[in-house]
Amino acid sequence: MKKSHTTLLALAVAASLTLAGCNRSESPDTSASAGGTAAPAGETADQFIARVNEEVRTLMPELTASQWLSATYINDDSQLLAAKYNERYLAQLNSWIEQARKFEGQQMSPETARAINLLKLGASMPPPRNPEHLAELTTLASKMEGTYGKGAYCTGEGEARQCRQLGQLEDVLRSSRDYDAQLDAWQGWHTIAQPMRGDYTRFVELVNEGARDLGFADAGEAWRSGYDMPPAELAAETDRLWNQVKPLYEQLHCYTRTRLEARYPGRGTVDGGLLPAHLMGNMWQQDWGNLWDVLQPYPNAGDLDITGALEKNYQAQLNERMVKENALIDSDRRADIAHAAQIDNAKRMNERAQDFYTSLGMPALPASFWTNTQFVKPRDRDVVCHASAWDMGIQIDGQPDVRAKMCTKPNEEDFTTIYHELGHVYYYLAYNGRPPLFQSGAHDGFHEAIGDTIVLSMTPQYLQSIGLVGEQQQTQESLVNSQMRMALAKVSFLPFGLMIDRWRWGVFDGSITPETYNSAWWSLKAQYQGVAPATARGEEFFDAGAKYHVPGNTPYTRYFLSHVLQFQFYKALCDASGHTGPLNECSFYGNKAAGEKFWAMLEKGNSQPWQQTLKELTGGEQMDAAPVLEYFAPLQTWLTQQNEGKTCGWTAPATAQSPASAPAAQPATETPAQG
Ligand code: X8Z
Ligand code: ZN
Repeated sequence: MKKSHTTLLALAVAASLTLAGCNRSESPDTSASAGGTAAPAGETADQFIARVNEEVRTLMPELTASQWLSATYINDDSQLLAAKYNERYLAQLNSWIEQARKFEGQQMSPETARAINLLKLGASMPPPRNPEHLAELTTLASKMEGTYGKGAYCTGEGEARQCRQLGQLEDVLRSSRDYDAQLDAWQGWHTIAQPMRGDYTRFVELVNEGARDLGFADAGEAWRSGYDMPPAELAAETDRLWNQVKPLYEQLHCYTRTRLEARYPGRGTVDGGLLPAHLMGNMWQQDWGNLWDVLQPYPNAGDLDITGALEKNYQAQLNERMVKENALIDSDRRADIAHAAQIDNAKRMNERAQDFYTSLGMPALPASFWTNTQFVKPRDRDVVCHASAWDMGIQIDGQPDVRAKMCTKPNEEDFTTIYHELGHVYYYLAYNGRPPLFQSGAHDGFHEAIGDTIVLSMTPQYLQSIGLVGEQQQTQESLVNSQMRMALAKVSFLPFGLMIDRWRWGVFDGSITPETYNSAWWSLKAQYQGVAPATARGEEFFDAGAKYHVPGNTPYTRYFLSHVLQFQFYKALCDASGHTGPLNECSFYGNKAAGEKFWAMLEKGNSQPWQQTLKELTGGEQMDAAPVLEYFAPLQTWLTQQNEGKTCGWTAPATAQSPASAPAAQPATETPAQG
């Protein structure tokens, strides 16, 4: 399948090609509705897979086009079409899975065996066999995505009525340090999820039905089955990786708490030593980079204010345009100019990111990327602003129609998100020559890790070379600053990357019921991240639904795995580039040897087990957080010194336990600081 990142993202909503299935009885109804070809008599397994690949090629463009439309032009019509095309595709998928059963135990090439398996494994939205239920499921999926995209927090009455969407509420968390303004923005955004609670409850019933139809215990098990290892082992694997990095996170948490207490005396923590959710500079507390002003270790040791620099660039461009157009124009015209300047600026940020990839010897993006991408939030309609990258499954002028969808603003987070999205896009380009069934990441964590590997190479020296920061010092203090900058994006993310699916696995397996959706959510947030809401969040709320990937049904373990893998990839590419010093000083910008090695991995797609792909790049077959620890060793030492004498750790309330996540689900305990 054209595994657009959409399949990994928006189309994760839709259909995942790596689908699941076994133990199913006949269901002739499914193939009929999709209009797929019936299996010709005497077809061999190899011929079957060749046919499925062709049918995927045929079906993907209409599916991706309908999903793109509904994500970039939210209304009832686009939602209806997205749901229908999704339904057709999933019905066809059910039919392929059914047809594949007759080849069980037969002779076939290893590629065909793998492709048949991929058909059966890892559905993000396992389709129920019952046609009414399938239609209901895809309708709900489109509706929830639309509700999230349209979400707005409105206050005031009459003339004073004001509605703010996610982007504006995030601006408050990024820039305001007013306790109450942040609390209002945070609470306001979370109101948008309340109406989705009922839909999500039903959605869970339907995907579980689909998963059981395919022979899984529940949808969570279906999700855990896409990793070339028994699904039962995945939870333990993620626990193992988490335990490697947990001490580092605990040190960062401890330091952050001290600083927040100083910044908001008496209100910088919540009972038990937890960090207040609304004060972390991010709606979900998954990236603390916006707290740079509060957490910067050495304010006089060199400037790393990337958001400030990007905003300044944008303002300069805007002023230039305004002057050119004459300042005495009316406010409508000024708004037009500002919008054009935003698009221009976002394009420049994308060109900068593209330059990194081409410096490695990768091709320039296809011309259609620049015309088809949504760079900024349109002014005339609702869109799903959550960033994504798409492979539309067609060619334009002989090149794949790949694009991104963002509502870019000039800030550091969006700048690095562009590099992230281009990672998906370059993966699409690299594996484009493979059969559609192999056009996806070695596993989904690989897909998420490509752009982020590049982000690790955005060292202060690189940022200086592109004019975003000034002259950099070579001191211990500037090293700690630059390590902190990276840690606020990467280390803070790790427990968040884990807890979302701990929650969903529990929801899917029934250990978390609709009556405990919210309390379980906050128990897991407390346990893993050590964060808590400042005010009571009872079951009248549905706080999980305020995070895109829940209503968007995008599995999240991929991001946790990516945050481990990207350091492994980075280390391997640094080695390939001939880097010899400390890992954190490496940038492989401009290095063709690293680029070749990277491309060789991308080009493989999902054509072999990920362990093999990992081995070809890194020499090892295991995911391993040792490079994370190696990278952050200087910071960990520094944090431990800073935290000396402090009581670190936090006390979390008891957690709703998911059987799928056995060892990690112990309540966090008070951990005295080391040293
Ligand atoms: O969703 C994304 C990307 C698209 S795959 C923007 N990310 C996760 C998130 O925003 O929650 C990237 C990091 C984690
Ligand atoms: Zn991504």
